Amino acid sequence: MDILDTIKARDPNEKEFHQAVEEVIESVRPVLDRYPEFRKAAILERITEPERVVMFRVPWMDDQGQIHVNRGYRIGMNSAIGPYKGGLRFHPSVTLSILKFLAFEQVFKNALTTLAMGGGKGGSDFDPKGKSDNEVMRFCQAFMSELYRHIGPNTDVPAGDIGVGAREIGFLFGMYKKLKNEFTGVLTGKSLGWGGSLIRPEATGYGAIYFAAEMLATRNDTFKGKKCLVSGSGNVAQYAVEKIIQLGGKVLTMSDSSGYIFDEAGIDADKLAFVMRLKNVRRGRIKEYAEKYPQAVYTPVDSSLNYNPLWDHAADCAFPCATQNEIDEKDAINLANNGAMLACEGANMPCTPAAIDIFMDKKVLYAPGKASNAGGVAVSGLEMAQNSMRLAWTRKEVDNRLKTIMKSIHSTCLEAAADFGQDGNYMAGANIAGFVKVVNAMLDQGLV
Ligand code: NDP
Ligand code: 2IT
Repeated sequence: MDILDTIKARDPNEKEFHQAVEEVIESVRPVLDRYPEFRKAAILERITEPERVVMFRVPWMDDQGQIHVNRGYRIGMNSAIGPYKGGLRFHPSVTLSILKFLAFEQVFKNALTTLAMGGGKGGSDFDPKGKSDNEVMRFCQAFMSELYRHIGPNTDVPAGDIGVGAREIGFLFGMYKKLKNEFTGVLTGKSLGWGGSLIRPEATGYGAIYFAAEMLATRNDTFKGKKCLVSGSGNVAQYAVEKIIQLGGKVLTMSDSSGYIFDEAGIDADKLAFVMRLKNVRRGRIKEYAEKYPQAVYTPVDSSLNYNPLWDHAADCAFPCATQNEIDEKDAINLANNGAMLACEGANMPCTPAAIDIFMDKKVLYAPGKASNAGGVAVSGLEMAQNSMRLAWTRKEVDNRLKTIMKSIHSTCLEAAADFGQDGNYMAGANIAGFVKVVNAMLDQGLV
């Protein structure tokens, strides 16, 4: 039986995981043909099976004294090149399939960063939305009261993802420190005053835009005057927008899970500051942007449509920065028909396989998240390095390292793609380069 059929038969309900695995397997077929020893070592069978999965009960009490039970997870996908590293996602949609897809992507992404990090992911179906700070704290403490056994600065180093930002990392760290009686760099994305790194909050968004700037440069182009569509209004979207503005681009859209705003005049630095306060301090909805800036148009999500109108505006560049599978075939067609030349993933797996096919077909430059959003985990790696040295680098030092890493990932993707006859295919290049690095480490370390 084909490896993909075996994986599907073993866990038939894990469709997001299958989607991520299928893309990588398709990309690395020529690698397996060139290196028969990879097949002989059953590499695909081994690399697609998590080294370990922990699932646990998370009981917590709300402000009214009512008890709730959520499910917690941590997946150690691959530790061939370093300790497990990857975020925690708190969102009601979280399932084992979603976390396995994210952990799988993380393995190759982390390999591309050039830093020594294996791949992991975790989280819970807990929904922080609408919860008080005390409820979030009690949940984080309950979550960490089990997770702390399984992680450590040389074992597994979690960070943030959807629904896990500075507030949650603080509560998680506090509980870990209390239980272990140790102050170590066990989590990244910490606040600056107690071990965090400058530029970590900005890193994913900035990194994606540095990567896109490199892509544009291959066509002798820049961000100057480029109209950009951005989805999401969380951590990644906010700093992607900030960097686009700094590089002279014009951002027309931002969104949340309820709808999106379109601002023809462009979201400038002042308007972005409003969004940051709205989302990070007041925890409000993007709809309020259109109340504050009445020239902007708010469109609520309409689930009866088979496309997202956010992607149906004339623009040069698209930056999906919200969640998986948010650009489907029809959206990709709309983007291409409206003149888009570039789609660069800030989120993980935001483009469906059908959308990616359209981009390839229409010669729209397309960057897969495992390459273009690797800046976040890369600066997490730099945070780990600073924690180990008990030193802190300046903003400039970290930003320069981030730029160097994003440039290096960009050239690595193009070189690996060219090496396997797929010039300009960032998806193939990212999958191949990440895969080869991890597989060589696995082979060196024997059958473990
Ligand atoms: P945040 O929680 O800060 O923001 C998420 C944003 O996406 C919010 O605007 C949210 O809207 C929206 N969103 C989430 N789920 C959905 C959904 N199902 N449908 C529509 N909109 C949704 O998360 P991040 O910005 O950190 O993460 C965004 C993406 O980037 C994710 O795919 C994540 O895996 C990826 N990523 C994050 C990194 C990081 O360092 N944080 C690093 C690399 C990738 P609402 O508020 O309504 O839920
Ligand atoms: O998807 C990702 O790369 C992240 N959520 C960041 C992981 C990290 O360890 O910083």
